[in-house]
Amino acid sequence: MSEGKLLIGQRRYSSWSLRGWLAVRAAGLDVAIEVVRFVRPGPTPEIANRSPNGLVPYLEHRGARVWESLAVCEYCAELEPSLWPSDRVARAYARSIAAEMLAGYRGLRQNMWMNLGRDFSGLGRTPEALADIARIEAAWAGARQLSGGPYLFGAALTVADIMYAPVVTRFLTWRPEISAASRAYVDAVRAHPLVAEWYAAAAREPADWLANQCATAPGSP
Ligand SMILES: N[C@@H](CCC(=O)N[C@@H](CS)C(=O)NCC(=O)O)C(=O)O
Repeated sequence: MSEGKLLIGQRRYSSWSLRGWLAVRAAGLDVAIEVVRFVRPGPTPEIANRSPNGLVPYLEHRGARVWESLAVCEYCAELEPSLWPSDRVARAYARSIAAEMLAGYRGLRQNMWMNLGRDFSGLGRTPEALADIARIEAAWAGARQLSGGPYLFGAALTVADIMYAPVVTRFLTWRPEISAASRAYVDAVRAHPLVAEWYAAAAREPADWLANQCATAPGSP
């Protein structure tokens, strides 16, 4: 018997859901995963009715109700403290770049939305998106310099990696020019068993679910 549930949107399109799901799985929570198909034009009534902020991810676990992806990550890190770096200085960096991800990078998000099923190589390279990509590469490089990689803070995923995982998928879909070091990080995250599991499940979503892009992405494929 599971200890709760995690409500997510379509795996192919829902970047915020990927974050919540990765945190829950990395922490080993025993919850049922419930996937809601996006209705377009949004908002999706089922999500609006079931989640306190009308958005996914939304977690219910042993009496706790948690929404907003970073709050879900924080909740999971309480149960699995290795989801933040143990070193205080590294943890400060990790928290800062995780918060930066939640609060910003609008240029990237609006021009290179998440779509695991398409190849948009060479598109979306607006000045705003490229400026965000430069900042993200610098944030990643700083972390991996401190830790030695392969993930941002060493040998295991932390909340910082989880927050940036959808950026990794965007880089794979849109193929902006990035450094060899960033490419190595992208490849490491893509090869992580949980990320591979998410991609495989996305590929199995029903064909008639295609193109119900997350409402927070402006374009559809
Ligand atoms: N700040 C929120 C953003 C969540 C969000 O925008 N979720 C989108 C899916 S990617 C959503 O639920 N949209 C409702 C809809 O498309 O019907 C978080 O971090 O969880």
